[in-house]
Amino acid sequence: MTKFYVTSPIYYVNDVPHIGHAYTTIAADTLARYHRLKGDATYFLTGTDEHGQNIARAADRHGETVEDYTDRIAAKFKALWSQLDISYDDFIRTTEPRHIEGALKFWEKLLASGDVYRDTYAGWYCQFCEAFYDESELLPGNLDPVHKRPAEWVEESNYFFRLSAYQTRLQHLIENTGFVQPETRRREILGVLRQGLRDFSISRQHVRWGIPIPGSPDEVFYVWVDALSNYITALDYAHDSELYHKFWPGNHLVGKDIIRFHCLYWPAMLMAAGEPIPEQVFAHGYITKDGEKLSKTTGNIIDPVALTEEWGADPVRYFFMKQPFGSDWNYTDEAFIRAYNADLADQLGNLLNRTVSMVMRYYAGQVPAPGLEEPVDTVLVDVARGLRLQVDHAMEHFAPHEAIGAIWELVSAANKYVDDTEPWNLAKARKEAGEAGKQADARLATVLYNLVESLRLIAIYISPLMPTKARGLTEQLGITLDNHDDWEHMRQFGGYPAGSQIKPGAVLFPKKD
Ligand code: ME8
Repeated sequence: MTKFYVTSPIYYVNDVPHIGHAYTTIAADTLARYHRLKGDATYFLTGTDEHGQNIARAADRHGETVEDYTDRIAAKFKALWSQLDISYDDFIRTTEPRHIEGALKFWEKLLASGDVYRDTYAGWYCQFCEAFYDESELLPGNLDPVHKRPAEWVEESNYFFRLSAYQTRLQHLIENTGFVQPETRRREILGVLRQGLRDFSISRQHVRWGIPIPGSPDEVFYVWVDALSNYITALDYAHDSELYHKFWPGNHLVGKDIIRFHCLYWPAMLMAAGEPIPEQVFAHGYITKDGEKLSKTTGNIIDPVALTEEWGADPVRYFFMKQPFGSDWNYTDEAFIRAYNADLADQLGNLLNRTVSMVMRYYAGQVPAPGLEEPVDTVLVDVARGLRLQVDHAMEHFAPHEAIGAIWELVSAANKYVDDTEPWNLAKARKEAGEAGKQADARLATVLYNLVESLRLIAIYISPLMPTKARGLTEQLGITLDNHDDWEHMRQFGGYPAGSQIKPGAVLFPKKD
């Protein structure tokens, strides 16, 4: 059996979840649901990154203990994931004992590698990024490039990881394999490699809120070493568990902002620890709104909670997954409403309505077995049959938007098939006496069967994207998608059991102004 392990980043709890977090998590969920559907042993991990100065400071600002504060914000992430129908298998928090235990084991392995040493670190430190910067990376006035706040000159004794020793191996990995996706990000990382890797410090003395380093009470883990290890600690790495051996290595889905950590630091540390490196790191692009960067200070935000309350989880999931994954893209309310009305209400919703009402009217709701075939059927059936390869390819390549494109080709082909075959005329003609009437009846049966069958396939393929709407669709078709032990069999054209009774239900996507 194939296995699929997918992770989202673990998100900082220094603020409530925002749309960027929702975006990555929806994508990971869509992939996880697709792999479960096809029968892969699937594990989907998300969680929260709870250590570091920023988080301690945020708790202070709210007048809460850091424990209460992190509990409260982690609960907000969980609430949003339930609102968005996120089917994670595990949610890890870096403050949990199981994580700390695993991170300490990882730390011991790093120490044992011989690639950790003690040195003095001096550099420009941004407390908001929890990162050191080279002088050349700072903006005029020694401002950090991300938050544009003054960086501090910090000197302290730290543990260092000899990243430079992994230059050749990383270069080989990234040049010769599909480890970093998509291609734009691979090139970006190669650019970083070309400048030569430098060792980095993996402990902090001036940070209090973190995992204490054994034998060095005034020092904690560098937050990124702590955070990255979540991908294995959640699999009970601490106890060398079956879960770890079954699912590691996995696939990391991240935003383009954190690729250096995932594509360089993390694999190098894993190599040092003697553990397998990830299968792939896929970096998606950044969302802007109305052409501007998302920012709480300017108020240019998309609130995931409000958006989901207004539209429901599935349309939100659909719209975000429709955007070119891997590229930057711009959100506008207009585009959202347009996609909802055009793709969901007009195209898919309407196809279901037309089909269900015709089966009701012409066959009292009992889907007929196909009768007479004509060349026009082949056009539809070919599109439906072609979908399987297209969707598989898209999903294997982390391209949910391409899967959507292919699925909607079938939706439009089916709508066009209704217009081309004019079932209402066949219904009239079948009342005629003799051969002509019989032929029209056999044609009508084929047309309606093919429409129902197309909808069944559409329901299968949209179920990772819009799980609730897919269920609504299959309920109306009078079937379930639950007994899908044989993925290839279930999606063969012709799988709809003729003679089944459809059950007209509520409009799937009510049109909105
Ligand atoms: O970086 N568009 O957490 P974080 C799209 N804790 N995605 C966006 C986005 C935008 N405008 N803004 C943020 C951290 N994201 C670390 C990760 S992992 C071991 C530790 C998404 O809360 C995107 O997935 O800052 C990005 O990688 C993530 O939010 C950063 O979340």
